[in-house]
Order: sequence, then structure tokens, then C-alpha cells
Amino acid sequence: MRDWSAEALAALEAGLLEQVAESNSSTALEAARVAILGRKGNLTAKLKGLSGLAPEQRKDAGRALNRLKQSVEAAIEARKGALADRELEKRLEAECIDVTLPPRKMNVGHLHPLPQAIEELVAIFGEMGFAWAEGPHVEDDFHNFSALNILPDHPARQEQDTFYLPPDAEGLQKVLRTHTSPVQIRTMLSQQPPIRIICPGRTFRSDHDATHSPMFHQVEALAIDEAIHMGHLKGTLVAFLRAYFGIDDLPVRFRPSYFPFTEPSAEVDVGCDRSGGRLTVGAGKDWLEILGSGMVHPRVLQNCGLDPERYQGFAFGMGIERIAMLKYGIPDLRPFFESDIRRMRHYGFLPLEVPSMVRGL
Ligand code: 2NM
Repeated sequence: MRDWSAEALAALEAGLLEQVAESNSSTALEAARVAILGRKGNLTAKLKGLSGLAPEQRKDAGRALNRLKQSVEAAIEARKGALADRELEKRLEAECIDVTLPPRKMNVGHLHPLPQAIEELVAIFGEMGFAWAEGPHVEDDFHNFSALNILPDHPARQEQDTFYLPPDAEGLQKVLRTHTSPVQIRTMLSQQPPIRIICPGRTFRSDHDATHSPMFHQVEALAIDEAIHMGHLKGTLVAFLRAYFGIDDLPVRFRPSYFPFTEPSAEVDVGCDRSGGRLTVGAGKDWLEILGSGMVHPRVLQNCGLDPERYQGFAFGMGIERIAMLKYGIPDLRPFFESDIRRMRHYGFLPLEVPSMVRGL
């Protein structure tokens, strides 16, 4: 550019300022800055052209060009600030969080069906005045067998049913408890009547097939007082079974039976329907055995230091897996021991729907 007139410089300035003003992003502005002020920029070229001028012309032209350069630099800075503000605004708008959106569904945990059934059971018996009692899984012969009037030649003691532990230093051989009855023995030995306890817990039998697990759960109950009779047993069980299955008119039947630790003994059935290959509790004309019960044998009371002339009591026991399967419609034992979350979901175990002693029924 040969023309150093004031008009030419004003036109140059106007052109450069327009180039700055038309840059619509930080990247475009930087490109414009390089095109104007970079090593090969057109303003840089113009500044280099000063050296070709006569000294008297160079002074005025240099001053004018420097002012022009400052004006363009100031315009670039101002534009840079404005673009940065605009880009920040845009980013804030794009990244803003809408706090009014509904939250994503949370992945809630599921209570395992066994503790759920235990909570339900204990809540029902809790309302009837029964206290939760627990005891050791490893028991001695007295608490698991002898005190319960299970004599030395009783088949339940046999190797194929009972897990025997290696003999200890004194040669005593302990067992994994085969039922929760030793908890009741321990309670009678340590407390004075009236006694009302409910004992859920793990039990162990050397038995493993499609319908038996070597570890399973039982709940047993015991009530001891002066003048307890079969009527109390029947009333308690009918009330419990109707509450547990949620069926007010659930048919309940007592059948004579035999256990070494009760006399008389009764097995208890509930009404059910087996048509169509499906088992439904509460409806139909069939009966389903659900638990064992009886009046505590006088010899068991004696073994626990209670006078059978003064105290009587009833007891009963049932398998928790079994009553949970019946209530929740679970057809086999797998969901209890595999703990596969997909199976738990399938049967719909949700913690908020669980009645418990804490939350009330
Ligand atoms: C059952 C059936 C019948 C029972 C008896 C006792 C005790 F310790 F009081 F003698 N505890 N549990 C009992 C009675 C258990 O389970 C099928």
C-alpha cells in the first residue's frame, strides 16, 4: 500500500475495525488478530513499509500508524472480552441443571425372603406377647436331644441326619442343632414361667436334594404357665396362620400325631387347592400340612426343672422356607440360597412393603 494519506489510513482503520467486529467467536477473533498483527499480518506489512519513506514523511506516518495500531489492538481486546462473556453465558445455559426435573428411579435394595418372613412372623407373635429368643448353632447332646426326651436310640440322632462335630478335649461330641428347640430348653432352664417365646433361626440336617438343604430355618414357639391347655395352642395357631396368610377364614385342621417332646401332639393343616398343578393356600377342598405342635411333655418340663403338676405349656415348630414359599408363591428352594437379585426382583421383595416390629404391622 503506497498511499499514506489520512483518508487511506482512515479507510484502512475502518476495514480492520470491521474485520474485528465481524469476528463472531474467540477462534475467529484470534484468526483475525493474526491476519492483522501477526508476522505476515497486513498491519505489520504496513508498519514495515514505513522504512521505505523519506525521513520527514516517516515521522507523521509513523505516528498515525501507531495510533491506528493501538486503536485496532484496543478493539481486539474489547471484542475478546465481549466474546468471552457471551461464550460463558452460552455454556452456563447449556450446562445448567434443571432442579425441577423428576429424579431418576433409584435402585432400591430388596429384603431377602427369609428375613422378610421372619419379620412378619415375629411381628404377629410379638403382638400376642411372645418375645424373640435365640441360642447357639453348636449344641451339646443334652440341649439338642436328651432334654427333649429324644432317647439315645432315636433315629433323629443318627449319623445320616445330624452333623456331629469332632470330639472336644473331654471327648464330648457337639452337634449342629437339628431344630431350634434347644433355645426353648435353655429358656426354661434360665427363666421362671410365665414364658412366651418365639425362636426363629438356622438349623442343620445332613440332607441335600431338590427339596432339602443341609441348612434351613425353623421357627418354634413355647408358652409355659399354670393352666395352659390345648385350647390356647389351637387359638394361638389359628390366629397366627390367618394373620400370616392374610386370610380371615383360612381353614385350619388339627390331626393327632407323635413327637417325643410333646404329649399330646398334633400336626396342623391349612385348607388349600391343588387343581391345575398350582398350590394355593386358603382356597379349595385339599389340606396341606404346615406345622407340628403339642403340649410340652411332662418329662421335658422335669428335665428343665419345672414341676409338671404346676406348669403346663404348648410348643410348635415350622420350617420358614416352606411357609415363605407358600406365601410368596416361590416354587423351589433356589431363591433362598442363591441370592440371585433377579429372582428376588421377580418375586417382588421390596423393603417398604415389609411389616416389621419397628414399623408396625
Ligand atoms: C415341633 C413340634 C412340636 C417343640 C417342643 C419344644 C420344647 F422345647 F418345648 F419341648 N420345642 N419345640 C416342638 C413341638 C416342635 O416342631 C415341629
